Amino acid sequence: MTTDHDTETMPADADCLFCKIVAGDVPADVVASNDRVIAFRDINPQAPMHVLVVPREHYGDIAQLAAGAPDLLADVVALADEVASEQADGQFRLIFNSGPHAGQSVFHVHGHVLGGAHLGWSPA
Ligand code: IU
Repeated sequence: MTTDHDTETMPADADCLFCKIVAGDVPADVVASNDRVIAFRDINPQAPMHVLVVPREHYGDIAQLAAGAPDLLADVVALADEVASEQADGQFRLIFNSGPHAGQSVFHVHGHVLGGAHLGWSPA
């Protein structure tokens, strides 16, 4: 698929953990990937399936990704759906923490793909 951000990619951030995982410099348990998005298991799983879907390009949070490359956000959602189909029953919760008060600790946008069980509803 041709996308309008292909000619204007965001630079990797040398201090960013997920840029290092994308580059293969830090190991991760990768479950799916393509040329735009990578999916790997969260090291601290909160559900039977807990996978992070991460665009290879560095955007800080979901709002920046949506504004800068909405097609890439769609690619992230598509890989989440693919992973949930392969790793669980195709049903999933997709969470983007945005900002420290919301629980964001890694400032390279990532979706948490949760599933594999009946999920409760209590973020507090
Ligand atoms: P958050 O939404 O920014 O808080 O999510 C970051 C996630 O990254 C969090 O769930 C961590 O468990 C996860 N993680 C990881 O999978 N591998 C790592 O090396 C580190 C954090 I550091």
